[in-house]
Amino acid sequence: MMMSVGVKASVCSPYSSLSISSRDFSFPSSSSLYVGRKILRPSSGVYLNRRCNSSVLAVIESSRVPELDSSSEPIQVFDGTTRLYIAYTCPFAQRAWIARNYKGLQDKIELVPIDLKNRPAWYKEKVYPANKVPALEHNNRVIGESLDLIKYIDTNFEGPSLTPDGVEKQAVAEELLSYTDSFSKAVRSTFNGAYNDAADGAFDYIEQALSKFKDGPFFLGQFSLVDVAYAPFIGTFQIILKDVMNVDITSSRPNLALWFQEMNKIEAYTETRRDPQVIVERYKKLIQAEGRL
Ligand SMILES: N[C@@H](CCC(=O)N[C@@H](CS)C(=O)NCC(=O)O)C(=O)O
Repeated sequence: MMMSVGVKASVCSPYSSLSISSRDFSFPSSSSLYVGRKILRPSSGVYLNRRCNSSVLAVIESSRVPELDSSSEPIQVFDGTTRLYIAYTCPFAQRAWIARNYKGLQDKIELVPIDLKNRPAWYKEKVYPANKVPALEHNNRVIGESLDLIKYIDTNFEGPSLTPDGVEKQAVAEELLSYTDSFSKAVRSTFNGAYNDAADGAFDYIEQALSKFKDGPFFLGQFSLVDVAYAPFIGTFQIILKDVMNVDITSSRPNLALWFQEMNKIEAYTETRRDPQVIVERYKKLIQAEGRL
C-alpha cells in the first residue's frame, strides 16, 4: 500500500541547489525511503539534507506519485474531484504543475501523472480528446493548453496571484507569453549540431526582457505567470546546452544568472524539476534516434 506524505528536502545537484516541499510523493506505508546509507522515514520531518548529487534527485523522482499507463483502471471522471493531468517529462505540463504548487493547491487539485509512451486509452476517450498533457478536470469540464491553463488556475483558484498589477506589466506579460513558442523553436534549432545565432539571440531577448522591471529579479519584477511559462524550457535548455555543447547561457547574462538563482529558491518550481542526468540522457537518445550523434 502506498501513502502520500509531506516531504521537506534540501539538496543540491551538479547544476544548482534544490529545495523540495511537496505532498506529491508516495512511500510504501510500512517502510522507509533509502538514500545511500541514510534512511528517510515518512515521520521524520526533514528527509533529505547534505547529499549534493544527482542520485538524490533520482530518488526523489522515483518517489513521486506513479504514472498511470494503459493497464491502469479508468479514473471516475467528473466525480467532483479536480485533477491536473501531467507527464513528468512534459515542460508544458510542468507549467501547470508549478502554478498549482505556487498557489498552494496541492490538496485542492490532485496530480494525475500519465505515461505518455503508454497512455491509458480512457484518457483520450473520457478525459481529453486532444490526448495531450496538461489538462485540468474542473467543474465538469476539461481545460487544456498550458498557457490558457496557468491563467485559468490563477483566476479560478485561491492563493497568491500570478497576474501582474497594472496595464503596463500586463501588456509586457502578454508579449512575453506570446514569444514562448518562438523562443523554444529558436533554441531547439541549435540541437541539430552546433550552437547558433538564433539560439544566442533568443537568450539575449530573455536577458533584455529581464532588465525591464527593477522591482525584482523576475520577468515582471515579481514572480508571475511569465516565469512559470518560461522556467520549464529555460531550465531544461540550460542543462542540455551546458552538458552537451559546453555552452553556459548565463555567461555575460547577469539578469539570467540572477533569475536562475531566484527561481531555484522557489519550491513550487524546484519540486517539479527532473534529474539533470535524465534530461541529458533523454536528449542524447532523441538525437541518436535521429542519427545526429
Ligand atoms: N500546446 C500544448 C502542447 C502540449 C503538448 O504538446 N504536450 C505533449 C507532451 S510535452 C503531449 O501531450 N504530447 C502527446 C501527443 O502529442 O500525442 C500546450 O501548451 O499545452
